[in-house]
This record gives sequence, C-alpha cells and structure tokens, in this order.
Amino acid sequence: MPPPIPRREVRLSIIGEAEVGKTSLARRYAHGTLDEGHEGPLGEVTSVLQVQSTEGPVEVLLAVFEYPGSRTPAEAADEPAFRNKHGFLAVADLMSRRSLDALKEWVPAVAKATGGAPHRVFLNKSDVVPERAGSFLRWVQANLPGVPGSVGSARTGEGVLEAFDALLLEAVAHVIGQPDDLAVSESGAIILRYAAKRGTTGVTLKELLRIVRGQDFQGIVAEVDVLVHLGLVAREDFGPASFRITITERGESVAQWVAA
Ligand SMILES: Nc1nc2c(ncn2[C@@H]2O[C@H](COP(=O)(O)OP(=O)(O)O)[C@@H](O)[C@H]2O)c(=O)[nH]1
Ligand SMILES: [Mg+2]
Repeated sequence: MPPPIPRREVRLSIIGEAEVGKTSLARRYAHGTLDEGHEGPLGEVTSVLQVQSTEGPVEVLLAVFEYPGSRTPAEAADEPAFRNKHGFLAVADLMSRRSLDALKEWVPAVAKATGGAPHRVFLNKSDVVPERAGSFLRWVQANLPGVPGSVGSARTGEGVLEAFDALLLEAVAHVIGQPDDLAVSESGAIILRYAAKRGTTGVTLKELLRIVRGQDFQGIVAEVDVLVHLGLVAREDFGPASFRITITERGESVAQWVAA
C-alpha cells in the first residue's frame, strides 16, 4: 500500500493598499481554479487541493485571507494574525504609483510579522495599463530585491493562477520544512531568544548548558540542530563538543514571534 498522502493546512494572506484588487484576486483564484472554493466569514476563501511538492504529493487545505488595506503597514507589523500565515501576496495597482510605493513599507512589515514567510508581489489591473508593467517590475527589483514580481489582472484572470500557484508551492515547501506550526520547542525558544539578545556575539554550547534548564548536552545539541535546520541560527564548530551559534535574520523575526 502506498503511504498516505500528507495533509497540511496552508494559510496565505493578501496585502496591499485599499482598492488595489485584493478581494477580486482572491475570488478570481478560488473560482477560477477550484469548484469547492467558498468564502468564509472573514474575507477568507478556503479550498482543498493536491500540490506536487519536492517531497511528493501533499494534500493542502488552503485558506486565503485578505488583510484590510485600510490598516497601515505599522499596524500589520504588530498583527498577531500574521504569525500563523505561511505566505503572502503583496498587491499593487498598475494605475496607482502610490500603491506601489506603499509596498516598500508593507512587504518588510508583513515579512517580519509572519516570521519570514515566502512572499511575492503582484501588479494588478494589467487590463487597463499594460504599458506600465515594465517600469513597475523594475521598481520591485530595485526596491524589494529578491522578491519575485509578476503582472496580471483579476478582471481578465491573466497571471493570477500563476502567481498564486508559485506562492503556494513556496509556502508548501516552507510548511513541510517545518514541523506543524513552527517546530520550535520550549527549550528551542529559550535558545533562540538568547541568541537574539546576543546578536553577532553569539552563544556558545557551554553557555547554553547553563542557560537551558532541564536539558542535557544531547538535548541541547538536538535543539540546536533543529534551529540550524530551520535556518534560524548559524552554527560554528570549534571542536567535537564545542560550538557557537549566532542568530540569522529569519531567526530574529521568529524570536520576536516566539517571545510574544
Ligand atoms: N480594471 C480592473 N479593475 C480591477 C481589477 N481588479 C480589481 N479591480 C477593481 O478595483 C476595485 C477594487 O477592487 P477590490 O478587489 O475591492 O480591491 P481591495 O480593496 O484591494 O480588496 C473594484 O472596483 C474592482 O472591480 C483588475 O484587474 N482590472
Ligand atoms: Mg477588499
């Protein structure tokens, strides 16, 4: 008998200024691809689908949430609801240069609030002003380096599936990489917070043995292995039983998250 297909819940957010087309994109994606998609009470669209991940098929319960554009990026940065999201689509409107500029604040704020979840930019309303696509995409490259961007239209459907599917794949990879709901144990969280406090100085194994109560040498090494695997700390070995860990950028975001 083949092994059962793993099931995971994946929660994505759509963010960006008011009127850029967040609601329209969520609807277009759900109804354009998934018959069983339906709208929940909180601007949430859910559906079940099978995704081919790098580790084989995964059954995904997908929930897409819209974050109100009437709120500010500063509010989003403190938003606990982002802590359980696995990815987000940051939307700007090709008709509004201001909505593009706003992404410079939205994207880092939400990236931090989600603990470094995968994200992409979508430049909507290409049906109206397709000629602006090039300059808007160049802006994304220059101002949000490393963040993939694409162009399309919730009205015609152009580019919508592609953008969500790419995000979903990245989110699934991100979710499978971590055990359910971020696999940082209580001891792991203590180690992470301590490493965050130390910054570039880092923490040695010897110090960790003093700090983390109720964990022996083996236990601490195992916790550190998980944190390294999740990309939250970097480990530098000095010998067979001696190392120092320093927090990564992603680790810093997650440390704030597990502290809350
Ligand atoms: N022409 C055009 N209009 C769009 C597109 N997407 C959304 N709109 C319109 O833009 C307005 C705001 O859309 P909405 O989805 O409510 O934006 P939200 O505030 O970000 O959720 C509505 O009038 C939509 O009909 C699009 O791709 N092309
Ligand atoms: Mg809306």
